[in-house]
Amino acid sequence: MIWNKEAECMSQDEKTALQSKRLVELVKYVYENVEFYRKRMDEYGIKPSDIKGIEDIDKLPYTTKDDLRDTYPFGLFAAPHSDIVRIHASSGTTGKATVVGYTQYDIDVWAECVARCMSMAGVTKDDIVQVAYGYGLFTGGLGAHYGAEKIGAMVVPMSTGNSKKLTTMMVDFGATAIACTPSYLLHLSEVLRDEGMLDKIKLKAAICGAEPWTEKMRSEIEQRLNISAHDIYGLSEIMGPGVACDCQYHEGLHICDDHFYPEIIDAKTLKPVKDGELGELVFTTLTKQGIPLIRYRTKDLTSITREKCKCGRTSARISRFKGRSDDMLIIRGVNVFPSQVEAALVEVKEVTPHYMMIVDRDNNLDTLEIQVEVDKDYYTDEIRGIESLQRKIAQVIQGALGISARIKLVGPNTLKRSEGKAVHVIDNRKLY
Ligand code: DLL
Repeated sequence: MIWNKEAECMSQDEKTALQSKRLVELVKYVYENVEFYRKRMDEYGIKPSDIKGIEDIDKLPYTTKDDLRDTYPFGLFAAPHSDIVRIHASSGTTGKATVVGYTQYDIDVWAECVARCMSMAGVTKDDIVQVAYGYGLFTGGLGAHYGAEKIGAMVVPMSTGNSKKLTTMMVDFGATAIACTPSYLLHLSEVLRDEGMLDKIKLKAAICGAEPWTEKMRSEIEQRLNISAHDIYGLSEIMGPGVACDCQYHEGLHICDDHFYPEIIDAKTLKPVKDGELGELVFTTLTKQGIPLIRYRTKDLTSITREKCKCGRTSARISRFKGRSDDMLIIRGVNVFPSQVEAALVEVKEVTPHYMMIVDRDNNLDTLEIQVEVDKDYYTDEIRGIESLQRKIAQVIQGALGISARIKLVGPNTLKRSEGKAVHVIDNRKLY
């Protein structure tokens, strides 16, 4: 394993034939097994037999995160529960998570895709791979874990958290590759430096993703640790990590496009844009059984090229991400929507729903401050209770977002009201 030449280097004609065959099967499968898709296709007047090949994909309607939320938790599952062997979830736009389910076949395809990605980073069965993404409902930990095992590497399932323990084990076990978020890896490089352990590590590659990062961050990581750092992309709705990754030439991320059919659309008109032009990435899962999605709008902004790469792979490549077409933030690797803060604040009677999120990076770790306006009556009457109120809000926010935030209480009518669309976020990290 795992240069899967048959899948990664097929000719355009072979690829189109395979994608067409898979799309036709998929449309029939979702029509027969998912009420949501059957109704939606009926609404659009589309029959499965209208889809004859990949060229017909734009006849099909888009799927969005709201569709997953509206059918929470299992409404879009196509396979019976007895065939689902794993669940993952990520943040929804408000309180509810978006839940995804995998059959054993899906888990196998996922491991294969992550293995392809790790192979692009040079990982082989002789490597020791430290996985420092979170394990649990988040797809990062288990996704990277199964991919590295598929290659046959020795996996160290560290998860995130205790940086000193992690760096000590990195040295003691002689880890040669690490999978974690890029900001966490920069942080680890500082811990290694401070502990005087930089010259004791055996790392040669990193597989970093789950959050936006820049070329500058990549060079910094590569120089500090003397390794090659690779950009791995994915999202739980489509699978998790392993949807795409960059090879040794770093000229875009190779998509596993025999499994995930990519389109780039204009986020406003929803019409396709030309190759090379910036737009929103849309995926159709060509082979998924658990929760197959048709034309899922990722909201991630990028461009695509279908030219063969110097490495020999013919898979379509996407450029480093340039932003999102919605307001989702990724803070300490966790997806956060401002609407979740709003929904949480409604529970606290002493404050108004006016808030401002200030995101920054301190020592390569993300910080979040939320400024919240105290309600007029409460502010004047019970001003001494403010510290306890801060704690109370911090708890509500932690519960809703899954990350901690520093709460700053401000007086009534302090936060600027905007005339147009409300601005709730100041992001000083400059990640795109
Ligand atoms: O972040 C899956 C993942 C885990 C990818 C580990 C890579 C490594 P979600 O929590 O569903 O899944 O978040 C998906 O994260 O739509 C992007 O906005 C962002 N994202 C993921 N990878 C990258 C990347 C995982 N390499 C959302 N560059 C996506 C920029 C990324 N953004």
